[in-house]
Parts: sequence; C-alpha cells; structure tokens
Amino acid sequence: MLKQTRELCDQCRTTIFNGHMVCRSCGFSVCIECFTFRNKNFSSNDNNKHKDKDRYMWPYCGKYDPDSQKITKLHHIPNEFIYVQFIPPYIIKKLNWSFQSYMDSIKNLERFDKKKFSPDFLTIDSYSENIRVSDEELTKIFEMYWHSKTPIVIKNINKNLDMNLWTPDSFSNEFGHLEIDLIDCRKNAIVKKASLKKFWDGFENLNERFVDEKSRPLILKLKDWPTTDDFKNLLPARYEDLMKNLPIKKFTHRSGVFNLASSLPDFFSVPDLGPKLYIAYSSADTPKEGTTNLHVDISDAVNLMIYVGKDLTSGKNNEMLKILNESKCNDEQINRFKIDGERPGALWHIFKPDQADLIRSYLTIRNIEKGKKIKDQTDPIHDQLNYIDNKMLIELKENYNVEVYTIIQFLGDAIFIPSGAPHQVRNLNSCIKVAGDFVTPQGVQDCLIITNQFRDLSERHANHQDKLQVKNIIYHSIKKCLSILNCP
Ligand SMILES: O=C(O)CCC(=O)C(=O)O
Ligand SMILES: [Fe+2]
Ligand SMILES: [Zn+2]
Ligand SMILES: [Zn+2]
Repeated sequence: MLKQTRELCDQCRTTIFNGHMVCRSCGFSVCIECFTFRNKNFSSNDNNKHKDKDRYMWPYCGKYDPDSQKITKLHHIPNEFIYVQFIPPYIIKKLNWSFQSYMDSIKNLERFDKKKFSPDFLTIDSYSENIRVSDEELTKIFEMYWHSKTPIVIKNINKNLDMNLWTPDSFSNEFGHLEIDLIDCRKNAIVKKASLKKFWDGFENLNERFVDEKSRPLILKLKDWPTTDDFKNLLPARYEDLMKNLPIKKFTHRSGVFNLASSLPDFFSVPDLGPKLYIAYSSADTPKEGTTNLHVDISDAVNLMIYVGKDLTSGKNNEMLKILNESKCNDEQINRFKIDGERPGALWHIFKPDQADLIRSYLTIRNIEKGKKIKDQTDPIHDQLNYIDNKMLIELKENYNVEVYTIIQFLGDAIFIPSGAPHQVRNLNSCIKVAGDFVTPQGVQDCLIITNQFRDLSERHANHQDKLQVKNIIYHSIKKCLSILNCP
C-alpha cells in the first residue's frame, strides 16, 4: 500500500479493509458488500439511462479484444472476479485465535445493559466547590456511563481557557480578510465567498448583518472550519489552549490511549477528526428551524461552548426564560439560567442510536404527507434536511414512544455525543463552539453501523466518503491491544 493512502472500493468508495474482489480483466476492485449485493440483486435498474454503466450501475469492463484491436464494453461477470486480501490469511487467523483466547479468559466480566433509557443525561462539574476536578476523576465517571449511550455534559471547561484567543474580535482581526463559504441556516443554502469580517461584524449586531431579499438579517453559520487545513497548523495557539483544557484526554486527544483512531499506523492517511469550529448566529426567533438539522456523526464527539454572544432576543423581557421553558429542559437547567445567571448558548436534542429507525419512519411518513417525493439512496436523518420542532417531538413520543434528551449548552459546557446518536442544535444566542471526533471502544460498533449506512447513500452525498476507515481502526486497535497484553 502506498504511504498516506487508503484503498477505496471502486464502486461505493468505502475504505476496503482487507478481503475484496478484483476483476481479472480490468482490475475493477469492489468491497465484499458491493460484490454480494450485485451477486444477489435480481431487481436491476432496467430504466438505466447512464451510458457508461450497466443495469447494476457498475462500470462496464474494458476488455482489450486483440482481433478488433479495440476495447470492448462488456458486462462484469461475478464469476470472473478473484478474491484478494491485503493481509496474509495466516496473520488474520493468528490474530483471531489470540483474540478469541483472550475474550474467553475474561468472559465472566459483567456485561452492561446498553438499551436502558435513563431519562436524564449526566452533568458533571469540572469545578466542584471552586476546586478543579482532576482529569483522572472526570475520566473515571465518564467511563462508568459512556457504554450506556447517554450524553454527558461537563461544565466549567472555560475556566482555564485563555479567553483572549476565543473572542469574535480576535478571530476577526486574524482571519477577517478571508472570504469563505457560509451557510444560510434558514434556506440551508451556501453563501459563496462571504467576507469573514462582515460575518464577524454581524455576530452580535443585527444591523451589521447581510440581509435576504426581504431585507431580513441572514442567520449565518460557519461550520467545520478549518475545512481542509489542520486546526493545529492554522490556529496553533488556540489548539494548544484547547488541548490543555479539553477533558477526558485519554479518549478525546488525538493520541489518547482509548481513542482507537490513534492506533492507525502512520502509513495510512490519517482521518481528519478535528477539532473544528462551529460558529453561528442565534436562531432564537425561529423555533421551527435549527442551526444544525438532525444528523448522525461518524464517531463519538465532544462539543465545547467556548463563547456565547449578547442576548439579542428582540430585547423583550424574559424572552429567553420563555424559550427555555418551552424547550421542556429540566429544572436544573432552568436554574442555571434563572438563579446562577449562566449564559445559555444552544438547545440540543439528542436521541439514543436505537431510536434512529423509529425517527426515520416518522419523518418519512411526515414528508410523504407533505407531498415530498422520497428519492432512492436518500435518508431522512443522513440528508440533514429535517429539524424536529416541539410539536414534532410530542408526536414522536406519543406515536412512536421515542424519548429525547433536551440539553441546554451553557458557556463552558462540553457535550459528549455518543456515536450513532441522532442530534440537532438550535443556537439561542450567537455561539462559537469547537468540536472534536474520537473513536472509543464503547462507541466503535456504532461507527461501523453508520459507515455501512453512509455506504448506501448516493455518490453525490456529502457523507458518502468513508473518511474514518473504521475497519482499519478496529483491526489495528485489536492488534495493538493483543501485543500490549502479550498474547501469543
Ligand atoms: O453546533 C452545531 O450547530 C452543530 C454541532 C454538532 O452537530 C456536533 O458538534 O456534532
Ligand atoms: Fe453533530
Ligand atoms: Zn463497495
Ligand atoms: Zn473488468
């Protein structure tokens, strides 16, 4: 394998971990899932109008015909494919044997019940009675709950940050000259090459904002930034400040021992797991629209509220309290605002991964009822086109028994989102958040499930690319563990 690459399936573009099928004639290589699907799929697409693809949407096999000296376009015949592996079979066998023996030796360990829904998420204070709780202590608590797929909030992470680095002014002074694609949250459309200075000018000031055709100030979002650059290279001082303060380091840091992504050897192209900035204006006035629609991320993630802008809720008295009450968040969160005077940044709804299919059914039926056409290779969660408002949340509970974690993210709160958990966000004030992805032993199974779901999305889908390479991560993590445990 070449340095810094990953091997992709020529059909679905998912990373090939090891075994795959290769056409003897043209070298077209497909993953086992694509091959099996093609082999079993009798309901081919007879209306196919794609001239370079066959009825199964596979490219034709370019076979050189020595008689006509032309390349002929033939259908691929599964029988003419050969099975190829990157890793020699005896190594896989040995690893499997070591793994099974080790698992047998620990089989009496207590198993956790993952399915239980605890109605409330867990909030931990990283500054208990004004004393900083050590990361070891926080990690112990985190490890007790993370298998249960419950979101975890750790408060007061901002206490030791160098806040001069994280203000709108500091970003504007350093990066204001750039022109960057932003997102218009109302329309879910891209605003091409917008001035970052103007974006920052409008962050806490409605009069400075870009406006739409009806002269309404736009609700803009800069997401996943820096998009392609490494945060560490573009914003080194902020990276250092963040890494010093990001909790649960053994899991969240790039090199954390329980971040399985750290097991990938150097010769693989490293997946970009962030950190990334999410900076967006408030959507407090639009309760039916989210800052970020319902979606599932590819791995476990942590999102830290690093700056909350001025309250712009039309200057009305108690407007924010009204919004919080309507959100049905719990009393503890209301009191953080009402009594402790903390600054609410964003409203999160997080669902357990095993509720995703019920949510899919609900949204599909609702979209059909609204006259929307359901296209092939789309998905009501992965398409990120739906925001579930309060009325819909009630319908989901009443008709599908789907529960939701409603979380207000205050300044300094780090929210841990379990892999596979559908979630959506509505900013109640303009916010600067920073988020990082990581792969935990407790969450890796859901990463695999999501990777397979992304594989089924159309090629044009933003989520289609398998950037995480979770199968490689699993293989190399097991290998590393067994060698540390000194298993034969
Ligand atoms: O803050 C947002 O708008 C989205 C954040 C999010 O989805 C995440 O961090 O995974
Ligand atoms: Fe997310
Ligand atoms: Zn494939
Ligand atoms: Zn071929």
